[in-house]
Amino acid sequence: MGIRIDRITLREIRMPLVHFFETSFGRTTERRIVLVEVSSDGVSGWGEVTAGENPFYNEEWTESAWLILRDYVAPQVLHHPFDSASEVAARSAHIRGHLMAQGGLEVAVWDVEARMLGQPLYQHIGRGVPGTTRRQIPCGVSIGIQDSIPQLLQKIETELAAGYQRIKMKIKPGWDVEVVREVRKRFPTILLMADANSAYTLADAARLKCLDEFDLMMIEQPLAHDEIIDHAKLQAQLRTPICLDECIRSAHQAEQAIAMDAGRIINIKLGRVGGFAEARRVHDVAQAAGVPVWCGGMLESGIGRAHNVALATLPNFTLPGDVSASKRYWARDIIQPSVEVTPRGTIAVRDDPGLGYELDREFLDSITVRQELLS
Ligand code: OSB
Ligand code: MG
Repeated sequence: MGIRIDRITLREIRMPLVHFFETSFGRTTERRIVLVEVSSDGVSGWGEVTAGENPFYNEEWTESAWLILRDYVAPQVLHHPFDSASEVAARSAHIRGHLMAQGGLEVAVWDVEARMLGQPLYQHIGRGVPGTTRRQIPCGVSIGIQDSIPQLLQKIETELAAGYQRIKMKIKPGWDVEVVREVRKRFPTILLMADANSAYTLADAARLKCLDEFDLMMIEQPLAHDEIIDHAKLQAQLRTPICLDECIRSAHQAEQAIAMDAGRIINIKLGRVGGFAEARRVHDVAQAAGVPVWCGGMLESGIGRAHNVALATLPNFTLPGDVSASKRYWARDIIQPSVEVTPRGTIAVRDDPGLGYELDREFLDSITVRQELLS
């Protein structure tokens, strides 16, 4: 089946977070999210750009994504026939960087193609992948830097009571060893990990080594956002496995990082690698090397969240990811039903065509601050 996109609509929505989210690079209280709607023969597919409000996680942000999509990515896809969605990413591969903008459109094409085939997205992206796709996604939570340790302990308590299988806490210099020690003291046996979002350098190796005594599942992206070699040097000094996030933007980089033992686990984010086609390749490269992966999150609305659920059905997503319930982020989500987590800390995969959830159009329109139709 071929596919031809005849309309692309960009839309920016604003959604206040239920609770602020703080990482080593800053605090977010309200999301500004770019959504991409693609249409083919009257059928719509949806994508979410996972860029932040500022160029602090990587170089992209809401505003850059809008311009790159409008002026560079959309013209490569609009009215251009494809044999399948798997060819879309290559059309904009000449653009340097801006993979989140590229990925926002790519995932929308996968969605529309799945809907045209009458298939759920997870089956569509899982075609040809050996191994059973799972129907229940194991879920963890990512907990931001808090104003105090008691507040953090309280949050962890709440998430464990809700059933989440592992806790990720954000760390930065000044909120690390002492805080992790307190968390471990209070919760001696939970699956626990820490994410530094590139806040350290190799000069901090001794400090990071102190984390070895807390039996963390992994330390996520301790060093620079674009650094693989230094992570290899650090991993050689640590007992705790390093998990790579920011610095893995392609399957090729995943291969290089694994070959040099720069990390022993990979966090896969759809936007960071430019969409489903590359995410699958990263998954495959890691699987072949015996490296487990899990699905990361970028404070997505329901659309991005539904895509993450589909991605996490692939067989090498063996560790609990950062895909959690809508209500942890939003008073009201833009999909129906909202994403819910069972008391066992799992999300049940839905079998409806495409991303598997209905859009709440009325609510979506009410939080839309700008819209542009490209045709
Ligand atoms: O590094 O995984 C990260 C949020 C924004 C930017 C980067 C990251 C995160 C998270 C939150 O950890 C994951 C989520 O709950 O969506
Ligand atoms: Mg991370």
